Amino acid sequence: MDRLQIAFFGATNSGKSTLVNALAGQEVSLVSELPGTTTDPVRKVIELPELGPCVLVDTAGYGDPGTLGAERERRSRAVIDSTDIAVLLRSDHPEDDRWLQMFQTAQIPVVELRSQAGKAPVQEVIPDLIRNLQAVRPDQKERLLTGGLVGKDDIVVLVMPQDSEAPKGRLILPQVQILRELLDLGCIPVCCQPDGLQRALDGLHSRPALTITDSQAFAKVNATLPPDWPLTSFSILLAGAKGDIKAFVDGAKAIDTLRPGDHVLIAEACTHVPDTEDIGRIKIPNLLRKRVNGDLQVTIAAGNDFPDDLTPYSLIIQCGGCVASERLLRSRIKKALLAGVPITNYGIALAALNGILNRVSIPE
Ligand SMILES: Nc1nc2c(ncn2[C@@H]2O[C@H](COP(=O)(O)OP(=O)(O)O)[C@@H](O)[C@H]2O)c(=O)[nH]1
Ligand code: SF4
Ligand SMILES: [Mg+2]
Repeated sequence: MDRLQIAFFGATNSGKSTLVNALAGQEVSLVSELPGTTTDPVRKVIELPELGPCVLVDTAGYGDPGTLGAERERRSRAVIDSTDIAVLLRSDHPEDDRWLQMFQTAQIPVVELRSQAGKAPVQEVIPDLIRNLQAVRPDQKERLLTGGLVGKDDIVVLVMPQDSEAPKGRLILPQVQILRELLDLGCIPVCCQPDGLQRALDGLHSRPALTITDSQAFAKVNATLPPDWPLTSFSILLAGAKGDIKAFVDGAKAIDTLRPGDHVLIAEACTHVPDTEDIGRIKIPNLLRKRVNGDLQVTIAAGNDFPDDLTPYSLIIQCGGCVASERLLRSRIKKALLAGVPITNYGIALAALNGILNRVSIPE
C-alpha cells in the first residue's frame, strides 16, 4: 500500500514547518523567523491514527520575493502531483486562493487552516487537524497487481534476470511484491533466470497460467515460450495497478510514427535509479533510434521534475514507477493527454519495440 502523502502549503512564515514538526513530534525541518528557510520540500514518514503510514511534506510555500523565491515556489508546485491530501495554511496572503484553486483542479482533498503564527500555541490545532485529515482521506483501494490474470493453484513462471544491474543479495521490489501476491493467492510460483526458462518449462507437468518476465528479457522469453502461452511483464503489472494502462498501450502506438529528430521525454519517478537506469537512459533510446533509423533528441526528467510544457515532445515514456504513487502516475498521464502528447511506459514501450505488444496479457 502506498503511504498517504500529506503536503503542507501556505505563504512563507505561515507556520508550515512548525506544524509539521509538531505533528511529527520532532525536528523535521528548520523553523525560523526569517522568511524562506525551507527550500526543498522536506519529507518525514510518520504513523497517524486511522491514517496509517503517512509522508508529511513540508514545502517552501509561496510569497517569497526574488528568483530564489520563484524557484522555491516551483519546487513546491511540483509536490502537488504526488500529494494525496493538501494542508493549506491561510494567512490572508493574496496567493492563498490561487493555491486552493490548484488543489481543486488536481482534485486533491484540502484541509484549510488559519495560520496561528505568533498567536495560539501550535499544539492547539493538532487534534482538529488530525480529525480533518481523517475526514477527507481518499479511499485507498487495494488492487491486485496480477488483476484477474491468475487464480488459486495456477502455476506462474517468473523470469527474473539477476545480472550486474540487479542489486546485490536481494530481489527488487516489484519481484518481491508479485511473488508475495502469488503466494497469497495460492498460486505456485516457479522462478528462473532467462537462461533457465526452457529447463523450467520442461520440468512442468502442466502449462503455466502465466509467465511474468522482466521487460528486459521480453524478446528471449517470447522466443522460448509457445506463442499461445500467456505472457506479461513485471512493469506491465505494476503499471496496471497504478496507472491507466490503456493510455500507456495507446501511447505506445506513437512509437511507429516517430521520425528522426523528434524529441522524446523519459520520465523517471525517483532520483535513485540503479535498477533501471540502463533501460530508460540507454536501452530504450537506442532501440528507438534503431526503429526510426536516425537520431532522436532524448531528455531525461528525474524525480519530481516533470516539465510544465510538454508540447515539444512527440512521446513521453514513463518509468515503471516502482516507488511512485498512483496519484503521481495518473497526474502525469492526465497532463500528457491534456497536452496531446502520447505517453507510455518502459514495459509497454519495450513490448512494442519487440513487436509483441499484441501478445502480452494486460491486467484488468
Ligand atoms: N504561536 C505560534 N507561533 C507559530 C505557529 N506556527 C509558526 N509560528 C512561528 O512563526 C514563525 C514561522 O514559522 P515557520 O513554521 O518557520 O513558517 P513556514 O515558513 O511556513 O515554515 C516561527 O517563528 C514560528 O515559531 C503557531 O502555531 N503558533
Ligand atoms: S520509480 Fe522509476 S526511476 Fe525510480 S527505481 Fe522505480 S522504475 Fe526506476
Ligand atoms: Mg518552513
